[in-house]
Amino acid sequence: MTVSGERPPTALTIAGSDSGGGAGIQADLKTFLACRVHGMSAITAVTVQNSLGVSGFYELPPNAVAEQIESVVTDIGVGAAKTGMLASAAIMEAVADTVRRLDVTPFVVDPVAASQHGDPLLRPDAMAALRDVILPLATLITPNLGEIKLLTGVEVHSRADMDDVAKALHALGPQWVLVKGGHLPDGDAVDVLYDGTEFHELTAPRHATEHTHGSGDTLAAAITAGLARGLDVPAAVALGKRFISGAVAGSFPLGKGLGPVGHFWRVRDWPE
Ligand code: PXL
Repeated sequence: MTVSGERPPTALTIAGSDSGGGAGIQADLKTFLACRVHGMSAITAVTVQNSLGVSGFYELPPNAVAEQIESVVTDIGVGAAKTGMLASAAIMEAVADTVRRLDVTPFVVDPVAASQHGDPLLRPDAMAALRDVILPLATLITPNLGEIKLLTGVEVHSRADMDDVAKALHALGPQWVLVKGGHLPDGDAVDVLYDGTEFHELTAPRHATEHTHGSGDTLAAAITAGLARGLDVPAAVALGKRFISGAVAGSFPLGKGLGPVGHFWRVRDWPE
C-alpha cells in the first residue's frame, strides 16, 4: 500500500487523563483530531472520574513527564503545545525546564485548578508554582474567573473588572491573556484578549446546558490547534471560540451527572 498523506500540523498536550473521556488529555486529543491536527500527549496524572466527579488522581513522576515531552519534540516536532492539569509543583518545575530547554513554542497554558464539580486537580502547593514557574513561559494563558481568583486574589464581578485583571495577569509574564468571562451572571458570554497593549472583546451567545464538562480544555486545545496550523494568537482564539461554541451547542448527557461538550460536532463522515 502506498502512503500518500502529507505530514500534518502537530500539537502536544501536557495534561491529566480523564477516565470519563470528556476533559483532560481525552478532550484535547479529540479536539486536535476535529481540527485536523496530529495530537500527541505527555500525561501528568491519571484521574479516577466519571460524570459525578473526580474521586482521586495518581501523579506520574516528574521525569516521566519531562521524558514524554522530550521524546516527541526531538523526533516528531511540536507545532504548538498546551498544558492542562499539571498536578504538582514538582511536575511544573520539570515541564518548565523542558519547555524552556527545548524551546517549545507557541505554549498555551490553561491554568487548571479544579474540576467542574469543584474537585481539586492540583496539590495545594502547586498554584504558586503555576503562577511563578509556568505562566511566565506562556504565549497565551486562558484562565476562567475561578482560576483568576486563585492566581491573583482578585474577584471579577463585571466587564470592567476583566480589563483590570487582564493587566494584572499580563504582569505575571505571559505574552497574551484570555480572560474567560463565561461565569459572569448575565447576558452573552464575553471574553477579553489582551497582549499588554490592546483589548479585544469576544462575545458569544450562551447555550442553556449544564453538560459543559471539558469546555475549558476544549477551547484551549482548539486554540492550540490553530496555532499549530500557523494562525496568529487572535485568529487562533477566534477559531477556538467558534469550535467551543459548536461543541457546547452539541453537548450531550452522559452517566448520572454532568455530560461533556460534543467534540465530534464537526466530525460528520462515518467510514462505510
Ligand atoms: O476541565 C478541567 C480538567 C482538566 N484535566 C482533567 C480533568 C478536568 C476536569 O475534570 O479531569 C484531567
